[in-house]
Amino acid sequence: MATITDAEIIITSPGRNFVTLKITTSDGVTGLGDATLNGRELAVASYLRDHLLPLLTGRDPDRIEDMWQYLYKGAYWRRGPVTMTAIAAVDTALWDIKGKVAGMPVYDLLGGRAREGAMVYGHASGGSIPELLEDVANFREQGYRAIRVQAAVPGYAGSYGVRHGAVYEPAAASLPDEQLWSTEAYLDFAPAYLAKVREEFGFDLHLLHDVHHRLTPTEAGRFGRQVEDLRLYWMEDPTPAESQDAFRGIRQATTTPIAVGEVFNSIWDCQQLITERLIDYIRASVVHAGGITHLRRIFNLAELYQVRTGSHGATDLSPVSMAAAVHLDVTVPNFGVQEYMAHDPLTHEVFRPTYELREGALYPSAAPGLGVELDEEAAARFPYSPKYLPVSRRTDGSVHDW
Ligand code: CS2
Ligand code: MG
Repeated sequence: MATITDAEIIITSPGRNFVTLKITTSDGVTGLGDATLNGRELAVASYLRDHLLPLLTGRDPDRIEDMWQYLYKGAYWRRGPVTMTAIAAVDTALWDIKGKVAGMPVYDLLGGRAREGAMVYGHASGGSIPELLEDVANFREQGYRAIRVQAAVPGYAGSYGVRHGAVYEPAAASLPDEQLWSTEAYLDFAPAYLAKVREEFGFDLHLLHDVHHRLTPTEAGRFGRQVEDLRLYWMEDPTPAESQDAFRGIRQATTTPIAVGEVFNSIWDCQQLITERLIDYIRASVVHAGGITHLRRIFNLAELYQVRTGSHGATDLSPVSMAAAVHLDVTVPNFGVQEYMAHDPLTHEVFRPTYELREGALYPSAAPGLGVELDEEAAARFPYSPKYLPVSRRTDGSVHDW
């Protein structure tokens, strides 16, 4: 029996901060797992280094499910983003190892492909409506069939999702940037630019929009109803989801499809949302929701209730995460869409993924495991420095949901 002989944490910042776990077995096989938790990276690194790595040495890398149960139940303290990201990193690395040992891509370990590639959505944005329309046209030319659209609300710098430069990177400041937000101004403006996009590009395009948890259920219901004729693919994170119950009111008010889950870390965060059919898409990710093992469980539960998948895939999810996501996406019957944001070119000096983007879809490679290599010498050239997500404040100065 092979055993785990070594586990190493690689912290690097090629364009942004990433934490990666590398596990090595007694047979000399290595596996990678993403452990990046945007703005709280070192907490996960410490959880791994101080509490999980001492438990791994000597254990059987083949027993992925047992390892998951051992780390989750054995801790006594269950769930939470730090814990679940750390468990995800171990889980993902073990799937990578199992694939390499078997000589199979991870999608084959998961039962084989149900589709060749995973449709992705890109992020069009603009500081103004004409800029947004130009950006949507760019994504169309690149072959994207699904596009998320966000425009800056005039007068409010705190409009999330608007790219400045080639790559969108919200966690850019060494202390959180404090940005101004007005729900009223947003609610007046967003339906108008969504309508413009439909006017210009028609309906032969999946149109998505991220509300980023900023509305109350009543406001979200009204917004969803107002844009119903625009037939959005989804409205994302219409309201904060700590209270799953809050989605019932939105559901009753509108038929605009609802997507949620990028901040979820376990099946318990979405159990009610799924089983009461309060959402249409579950957006949890491999890295933040306990790895391939746990996310597959969430997706399987969702399938019973006709909820489709739409995993988070912003730039803070490393190419290791993206690869794991695509391997899972191509196998699940209830796949919907995969978020994809191109990484900074510097990121690819460290991470060498083999998935390919073609005509608006990501295709996993048939390489054994996840098909991603990490260049440790290159990683050492990009030292970590703290980067925080912004904080949103209302016009009266109080903190709003970000
Ligand atoms: C966003 C993200 O991609 C999305 O849908 O909500 O940009 C999110 O803000 C970041 O990933 C947070 O780390
Ligand atoms: Mg989002």
